[in-house]
Amino acid sequence: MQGHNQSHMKKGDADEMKIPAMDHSQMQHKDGDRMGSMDHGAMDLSAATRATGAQKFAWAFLSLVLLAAGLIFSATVVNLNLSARDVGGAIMPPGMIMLRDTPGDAMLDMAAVDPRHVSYTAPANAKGDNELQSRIENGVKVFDLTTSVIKWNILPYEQVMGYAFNQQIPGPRIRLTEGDRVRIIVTNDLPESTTVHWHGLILPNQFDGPAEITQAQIQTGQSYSYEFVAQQAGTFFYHTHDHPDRQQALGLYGALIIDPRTPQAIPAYDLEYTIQLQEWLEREGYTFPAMLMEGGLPNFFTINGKAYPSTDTVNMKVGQKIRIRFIGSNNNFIHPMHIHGGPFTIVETDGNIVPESARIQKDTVNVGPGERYDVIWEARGRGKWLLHCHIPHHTTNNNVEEQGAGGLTMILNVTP
Ligand SMILES: [Cu+2]
Repeated sequence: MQGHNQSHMKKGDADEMKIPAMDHSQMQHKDGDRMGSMDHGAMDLSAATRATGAQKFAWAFLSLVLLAAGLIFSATVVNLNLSARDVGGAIMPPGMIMLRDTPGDAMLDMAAVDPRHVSYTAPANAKGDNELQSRIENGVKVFDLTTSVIKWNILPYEQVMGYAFNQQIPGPRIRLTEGDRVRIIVTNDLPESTTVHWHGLILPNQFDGPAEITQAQIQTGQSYSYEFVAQQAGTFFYHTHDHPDRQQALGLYGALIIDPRTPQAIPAYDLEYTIQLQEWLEREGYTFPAMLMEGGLPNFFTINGKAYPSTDTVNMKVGQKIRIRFIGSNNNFIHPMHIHGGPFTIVETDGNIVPESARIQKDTVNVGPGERYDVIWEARGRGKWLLHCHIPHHTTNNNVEEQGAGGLTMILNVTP
C-alpha cells in the first residue's frame, strides 16, 4: 500500500509534490475518483495475496521440479562425482574440453604445475644439457640424477615451471664410452612418483624403467639405482617413464651419448651439436603439459630448453663439417628439421650407423617423438644459415614471429 502511494506521488505534478504534510483525505480530495478506486483495489489485493493451500502446494511443487531439472541438466553436462579429493586445487588449461565422463586422473594429468612445488629458480641465462660428472666406484661409473620442480626461462620474458633433472632442462648430458659399466642413482624430489627409461639401450629388464611394469614407482623422497653395461654406441636419451604424458612434457628428459670404443665407419666431421626438441603450453602464468588434445596444444617450442632467439648460435668456418644429433625428446609432433645452405648426410638413425651404401642426402629430416637422426652438414659458404623446423607455427613464440623466427630455430654462423 505504502509503495503504491509513493509511486503515485512520484508521478504526480509539482504542486502535489510540494505539499509538506499531505494527509490521506487531502489526497483523496485532490485526486478524486482515482485515489478512491486505488484504495478499493488495495483492499482486493490484500485479499488476493492470501494464497490457498492448493496454490502453496503448486508453487512448492514447481520449485522442486525446477530444482530437480537443474540438477539433472548439470549432471548430464558435468561430472558431479568429482570431489575436491579427486582433483584438489588443480588448475586446468583454458580451452580444455571437460566432459561429464572426464575422470579426476585425466584432469590431474593435464593440470598446471603447482607453483607451490617449485624448489629452485634457475638464472634466466642458465643452459641445460651440461655434461654430468661421474665418480668411479669399483670400476663402475656412478652418476646422480635428482628430479625436482624448477622455474626455467625459455626466453628472457618467458619462464616455465618445469620438471627437471638436476635443476636444468634438458637434464644433464650423460656421456659414456661403449663398454662402460654404469650405475645411475635417481632421487625423486617431485611432488609425484617417477622412474627413468634409458631409451634405445640394451639392458636388464628391471632397469628399463616403465613404472608399475618393470619396477615400483620411485616415490617422493626415494631413490632407485639403474645399472647396466653400455653395449652400444650412438645417440640415445633418457626420460621419465611414469606418466610421461605429463612428466616428459614438463621437461624430464636428457641426452645420453655413447662414444664408440673404436672409430666408426662414418664420414669425418669437425664439430658436433646435439638438438633436443620440446613443446610447451604456457598460459596465464601457468605451465601445462603440452598434449595433442583439445586445450593442450603447445604455444612455445624449444631446442635444448630455449626458444629462438635464445637458442645457441653455432660458429663454423667455411669447409668445416658438423655432426648434428637430432633427438625427438618431445611428446607430440613430428618435426621436419631443415637446414639451409645445402643438403646433409644421414649417418646414424636411432643409435645405429647407416651403412655407406644406404646413406642418403636430404635437407629435411622428420624427427618424430623418440627418434634420433645424426646428420653431417658441410658449411659450404659464409653467412647465417638457418636450422629450423619446417612447420612454420613451430618457429613462432606464442604465435608471434620474433627477430625473423622463433621456437625451433637456431643459426649456424659460418665465417671464412
Ligand atoms: Cu615442428
